[in-house]
Amino acid sequence: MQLLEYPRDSHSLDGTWQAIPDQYEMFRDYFDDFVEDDDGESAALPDDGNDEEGQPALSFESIYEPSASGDDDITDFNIYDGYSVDLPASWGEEIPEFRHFEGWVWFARTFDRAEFDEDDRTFLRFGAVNYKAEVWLNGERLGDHEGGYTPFSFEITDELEDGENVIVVRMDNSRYEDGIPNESTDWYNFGGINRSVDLVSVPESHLRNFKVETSLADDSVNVQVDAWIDGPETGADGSVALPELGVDEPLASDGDGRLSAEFTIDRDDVTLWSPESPRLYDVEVTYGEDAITDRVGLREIDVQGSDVLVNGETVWLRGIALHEEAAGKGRALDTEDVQTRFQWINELGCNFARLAHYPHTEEMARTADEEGILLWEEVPAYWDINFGDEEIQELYRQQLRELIQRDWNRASVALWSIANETDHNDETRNEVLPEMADYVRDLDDTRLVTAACFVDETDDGIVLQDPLEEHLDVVGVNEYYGWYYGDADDLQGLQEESDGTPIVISETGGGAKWGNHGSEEDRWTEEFQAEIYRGQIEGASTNDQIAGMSPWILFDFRAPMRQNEYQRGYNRKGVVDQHGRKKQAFHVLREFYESEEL
Ligand code: GCB
Repeated sequence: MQLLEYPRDSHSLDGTWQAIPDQYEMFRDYFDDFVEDDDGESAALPDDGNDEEGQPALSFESIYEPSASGDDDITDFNIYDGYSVDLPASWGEEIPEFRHFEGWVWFARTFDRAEFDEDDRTFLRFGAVNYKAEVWLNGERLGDHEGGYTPFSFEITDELEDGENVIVVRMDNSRYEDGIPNESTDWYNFGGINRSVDLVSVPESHLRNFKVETSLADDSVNVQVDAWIDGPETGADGSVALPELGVDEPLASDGDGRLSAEFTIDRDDVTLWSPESPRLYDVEVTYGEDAITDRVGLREIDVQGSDVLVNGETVWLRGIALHEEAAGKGRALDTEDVQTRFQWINELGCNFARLAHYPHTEEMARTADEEGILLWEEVPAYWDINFGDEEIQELYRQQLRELIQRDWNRASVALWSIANETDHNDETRNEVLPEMADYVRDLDDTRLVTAACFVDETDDGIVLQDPLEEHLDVVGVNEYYGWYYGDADDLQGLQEESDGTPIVISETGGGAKWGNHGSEEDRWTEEFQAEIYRGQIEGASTNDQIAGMSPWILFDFRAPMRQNEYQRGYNRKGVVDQHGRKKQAFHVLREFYESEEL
């Protein structure tokens, strides 16, 4: 697992796959009988194709070959008798009668070995499968993966066959009590192979990943590059070049699979990446026969007192939160959807977006790099996770790692968020979350660590009493004054700690159905929602500890627990609706973000 972390040139296996639902989870036993023997190895097929009773034996082929589904076919589950799905897709959005299905779905497709440029070693990479995946190639089990939003890969060099190859994936989007997230969330559980599937072929010894880190001194920009090698060290030279800056440096090996270089560039020669000027440079990393090129921004993110700094300058985070969802497509966003989201974000005058509540497609971060939008990225450690369970902790670390190692070269990513609305009176949580903050810093200490927390109302006003604060660089505060409780301008009662940790109001807002009008006192109207925004803006902009906000939320999104007459399955707190129609709050927020005072 995680053999090839860095996304790179590949042969796409997107497009038509076959799929069959398996609600009663029966096909797995069936499948195991003929693909694996007791040791988990593939069983040999009977020579004559018949079983002991002389009946046609089930074979791996019989469950995926078109020819096996003839009149005398004894196989109930032939994937080619299934549904055609155009991947990537949230499967229930493609097949309306399965819209609310949660459980097992088998996917399969074939590819020809001659279709792609093969190097020494080949990997099969999935961008994201929600929630669990188990994968076979030509009847050999490759492995499994848990976690619906991050990439994973398997090496398939030894399983590849000449001519046709068959991939089978068992996707499972059941909700699990011991999952991350667990069974209850305020978002829709879109099952599917939601992101691209690729074949990636690389030399025997190759670059598994690399990381570029920038820190600033008075007159210079210090750059540290690390690269990780998979495969035997060949003693080959490695190098890193930024041609536009005239940099070409050797990478030194630590003898243990890691290559590094550190160099400085005159500050005057570099245009640092910032929201105002999102300059990216080509970075070429080579090792032996392998090479990766990417576009990377050089910049430094920091905090000072209650301020968030980009390249040493205070930036007030004018943000918005969003889910990853597109009407009729679930989580499988295409480039046009990504562009539309950035169009709204830019129209609002934002320099910041919170990608809630799980890792979004990598394309969001790449586009944010180009657009100059700072990002908050997070893993779905949401509400009531059983933090004390060691397996859950391992899954938690895995999800953090898979996200961070995917996006650590994205200049736009400023904040890693480790949790959302977890109980700060829970002692186990208070032990585990600081460990996760440390884990994140071990992987990447060039960004800020945050979490979305609660505040408490006390006799002294509204105070931050979460012990996690001292382990965070920025505290996210989710509060719904004016909607779930109190009045919107109650936020003004949030006590400032002089020189306290910067606070970002990571959620605030209220529900409104687009086109529903009335007075500012009528809930669910656009006017009521707009009034909440006015009150919140007043509170957020007058408290010096508040370094920004990302109101909840850019657009209405599917939420099964929201079923009143205004909602009907949607959380209506969007400033645009699911079709992109703007509500009044959109304009209120835009006016604030465009005002000079910020
Ligand atoms: C929250 C959650 C978010 C919900 C939102 C709401 O605090 O973090 O996932 O959707 O409130 O609308 O209540």
